[in-house]
Amino acid sequence: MSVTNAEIAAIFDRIADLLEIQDENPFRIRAYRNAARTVQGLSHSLAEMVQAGEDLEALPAIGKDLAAKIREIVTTGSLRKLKQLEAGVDAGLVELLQVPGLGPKRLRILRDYLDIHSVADLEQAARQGLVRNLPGFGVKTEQNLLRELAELKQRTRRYLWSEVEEVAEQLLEYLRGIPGVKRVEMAGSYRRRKETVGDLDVLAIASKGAGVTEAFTRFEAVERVISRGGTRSTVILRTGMQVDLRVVPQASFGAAWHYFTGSKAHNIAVRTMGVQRGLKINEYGVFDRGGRRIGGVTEEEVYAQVDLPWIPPELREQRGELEAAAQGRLPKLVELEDLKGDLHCHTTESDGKESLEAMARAAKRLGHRYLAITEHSQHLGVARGLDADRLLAHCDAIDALDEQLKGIRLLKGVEVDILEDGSLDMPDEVLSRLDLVVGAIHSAFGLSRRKQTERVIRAMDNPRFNILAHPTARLIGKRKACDLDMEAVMDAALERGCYLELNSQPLRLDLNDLHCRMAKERGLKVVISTDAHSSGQLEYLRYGVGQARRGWLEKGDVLNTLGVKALLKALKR
Ligand code: DGT
Ligand code: CA
Ligand code: CA
Repeated sequence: MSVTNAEIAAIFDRIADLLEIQDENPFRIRAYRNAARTVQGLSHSLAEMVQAGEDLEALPAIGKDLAAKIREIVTTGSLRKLKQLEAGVDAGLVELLQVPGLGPKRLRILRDYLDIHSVADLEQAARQGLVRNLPGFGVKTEQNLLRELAELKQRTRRYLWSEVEEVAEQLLEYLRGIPGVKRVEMAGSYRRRKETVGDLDVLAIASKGAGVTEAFTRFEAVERVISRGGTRSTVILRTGMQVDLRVVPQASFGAAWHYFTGSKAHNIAVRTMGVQRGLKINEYGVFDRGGRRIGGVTEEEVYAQVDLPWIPPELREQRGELEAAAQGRLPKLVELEDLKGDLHCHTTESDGKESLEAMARAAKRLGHRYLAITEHSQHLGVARGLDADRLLAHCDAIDALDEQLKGIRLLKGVEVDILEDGSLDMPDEVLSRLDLVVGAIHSAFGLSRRKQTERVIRAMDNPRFNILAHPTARLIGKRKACDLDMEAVMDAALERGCYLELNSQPLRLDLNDLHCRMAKERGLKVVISTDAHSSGQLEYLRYGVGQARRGWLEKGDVLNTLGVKALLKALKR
């Protein structure tokens, strides 16, 4: 199945919506709307027209520019222009567009009158009865919106990857233990290590009558069974998360694993490459013109049929991975074992839950060669942040323990607050006593892009500054990212010999995957740190590594793959 006309029309309509939210030129908006209508009404498949090389500009309302966009959608499964627009519009507003009854016009009114930028904002305003008085709204609309919002939350609930990890691993182990089950693997966004997962997709090979379906529906965490079949079953877990199980024959396993791993855009692009070679690629296998199966036992076979090497799941987002694979320049992605230490953690001295010694010994057990102790500074009162005297005393304690502990080097650091004016919440003389200075924003998250960017760059102007921790300060699903000109921040870091952190806390994962790639393209190394507040959290590095891999990072792109000597040298400014 290739891209349908309806999907193309939906993309054009969405672009029109986004342009309208941004108060763009009405003629441009109308051009997209007209194009959407034309595409929707066509009786023949645009994908086929593109593949046959037909002239799209002959269609009404389709000019050169839109024809090129249609070709891009058909061949890549997505449109860069749409992604750019989505990135430029408030993510909250984009989400609100999904609410039935909320078009761009109403969204603009909500934004302009009530400063509504998210589902949560709208819910609050509607509960308070503020929405009914807006022009074009009313009591009934307000009530409808509240109902739609409740349903939207139900529909779009996503789970942090880390929240899903345990049950996913348990389910794998459980199913692998069923007699007659030959193989069980996870697919979908979980396998691609997306920071959030909508549902779990499980694939199994089992001999007939192995009872894998029965066993699946009796899995301990299952709350109810939605459907039960020989090849496909669906359950809902107690957490509310859906899990799909597909039982496939061995001959199709690779094709099915590839298909259900996604992403959808990646699949469509691979399938299109198949079409160009006269092949049919679907979840059952790879088939030649005569309908003969010529591959599909393994994923490698699927890729090989379109002349590509196997592509790691984290890269399968249709962001250039197919081109890179074709040219033999796929990255060799960083692995957990490549990391030599952790450069951000807390102890009971500030808001950590365990002592300095417990943290240090745990890091040593993990095989770390170094651990930087980075307590909060005093501006963060809620975290019992340290003033200069307490930090200096803590440094002595770190040195004393470092003397005693063999096999791991303890580094003296701080997670200093970047104040609103970009100055650092600790005197320079104290900062110069440290091995490294990690700086972070913990206040004034809502500054304008210009002010926030200036603030961060000013902090990096301090020659003692080394690493910008959780750069956007977002909390997934809870607090949106600060408005930062990330390219400017990265360029400034590079010029000054500073680094950006990829914080591995599951709720942060900040930098995100696109930022990681942005850093890599500039030659700016990323630091993968845990920000651990307990010894168990020191193992969160695996989450950071997942995100880094989605961001195409290789060992050489990550600062803390260096040994301690090289690391300290790299931190010198
Ligand atoms: P999620 O669950 O929202 O976090 O994201 P995914 O990627 O796990 O998506 P899901 O569970 O809807 O489907 C699993 C995979 O199945 C998806 O990544 C690609 C494949 N797939 C699903 N629907 C389609 C489709 O309509 N066309 C193609 N080509 N692939 C699809
Ligand atoms: Ca899924
Ligand atoms: Ca699914």
